[in-house]
Amino acid sequence: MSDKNVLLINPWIYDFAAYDMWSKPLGLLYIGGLLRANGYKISLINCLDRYNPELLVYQNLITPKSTEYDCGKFHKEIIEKPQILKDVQRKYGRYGLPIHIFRNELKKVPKPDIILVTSGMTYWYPGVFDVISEVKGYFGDIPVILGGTYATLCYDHAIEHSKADYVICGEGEVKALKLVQELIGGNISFIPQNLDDYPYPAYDLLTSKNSLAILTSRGCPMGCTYCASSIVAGKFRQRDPIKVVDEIEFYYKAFRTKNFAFYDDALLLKPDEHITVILKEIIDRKINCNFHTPNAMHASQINESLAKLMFNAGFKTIRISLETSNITRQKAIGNKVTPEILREAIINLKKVGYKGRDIGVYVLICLPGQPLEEMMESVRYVHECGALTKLAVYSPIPQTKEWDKAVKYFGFDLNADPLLHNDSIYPLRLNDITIDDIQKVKALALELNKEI
Ligand code: B12
Repeated sequence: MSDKNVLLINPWIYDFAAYDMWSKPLGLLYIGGLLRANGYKISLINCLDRYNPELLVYQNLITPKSTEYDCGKFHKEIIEKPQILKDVQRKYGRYGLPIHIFRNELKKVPKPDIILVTSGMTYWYPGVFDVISEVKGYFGDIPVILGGTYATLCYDHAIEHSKADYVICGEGEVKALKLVQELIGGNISFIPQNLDDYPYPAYDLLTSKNSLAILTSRGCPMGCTYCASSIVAGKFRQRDPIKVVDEIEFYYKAFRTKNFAFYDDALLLKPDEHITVILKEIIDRKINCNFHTPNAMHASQINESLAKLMFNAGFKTIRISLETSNITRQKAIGNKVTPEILREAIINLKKVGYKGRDIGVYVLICLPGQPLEEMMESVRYVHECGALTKLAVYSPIPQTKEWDKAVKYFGFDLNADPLLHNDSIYPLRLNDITIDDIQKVKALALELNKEI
């Protein structure tokens, strides 16, 4: 055991809206798990912890207000909107722990030898910068390593502006371990060779384990033009399905975890050797939990027998991607689904017992050049299939195939600041489509969803 302390930090979200839908700092905790397996002592400050005891006292609550599946609102404090987002007529806020509680957390953790900070959405970087500035102010000259989605997709920006001492791109477990060892010493005794080798994420550090995230694979082979999965998560690889269920069972028994959210980009691919095995094993081992798929699944794999297994295994929140009902655009952006395939998947899900309200279909709006009527039509199509529409507003992500097209279409310097990746901006910047038009799409979805 090394006597070196590593502090892991999951920063605040700075945005117009944010909701805790099984949001866990999974990547950071994977890194924590590997560092611990190599003898380092780890601690965590999770700015997005709704269960933080001091936060609950501050909010006058005994437990956070949560849905039956452990989702809920983050604490929000209104802060000044960055100048570049001034035309968005919504209140901007810091989501998560109030700053005084964060500072108290800094006092409570063992003095770190090194600090590892993760980052989520690219446009949440101000929360990351504030964390870095806080820890530098409090601990002084301790090295800070930054990684995560923002660090990977906006590497140059992070190097130039974050004030982190080191910025790491992409999958971080082994890179972080080697850098930590180089900077503060310690012995590397174990380097994982593949996904099945990774120690479990250090979930014991979370205050609440009522819900946890599970990753059965990394990456995605689909290459959709708007998505950065392959850049952030690398080549598509699946874990041994039995080991996935061992992990779920471990949390179920050790922490009594009741809700699991799959974070996979492509949970259903190669179903016979992967998800089918996972589902059968969950059923055989009588793991009585709720499973959720907030990141959406591929409709093409949902036949009746898979739907039945999902139902019997306890899959509760079903999310599927359609993106658009326009076949030409579907082919151009991902070619992973057609309206007919979606309809079939919904029929199969309903045959085995799911209700329309259990099934949410993601519809992507505000794509460059997408006509208003196409957005409306997609919403109507999902309704006709008997499921809920879940609207997702497109926002350009650097390094994706859609990026250059978006830069041309939106006509402003998207490279100027990652804050411009925030999806709240795009309904305001479409050619020939007004914000009122987009409100009509949202209103239509709301109205039709009520009928499901
Ligand atoms: C799961 C997921 C979600 C979950 C929530 C995740 C969470 N933690 O809260 C849900 C489904 C709710 C979600 C929602 C959204 N998401 Co999302 N999501 C993902 C997904 C699929 C996986 C993220 C993940 O946890 N991966 C697993 C862990 C192991 O990986 P990781 O966090 O990246 O960590 C690794 C490395 O980054 C690195 N690392 C991480 N931290 C650190 C720290 C240090 C010090 C080091 C060295 C390394 C390091 O090492 C880790 C281990 O290898 C990614 C795509 C992807 N494949 O990455 C998109 C992704 C992050 N999401 C994206 C988007 C667009 C969204 C939405 C806006 C979609 C929408 N239109 O509604 C919403 C917004 C969410 C919100 N406002 O709260 C984009 C990011 C866009 C951007 N501009 O940044 C991504 C990249 C997908 C895409 N479309 O390209 N998402």
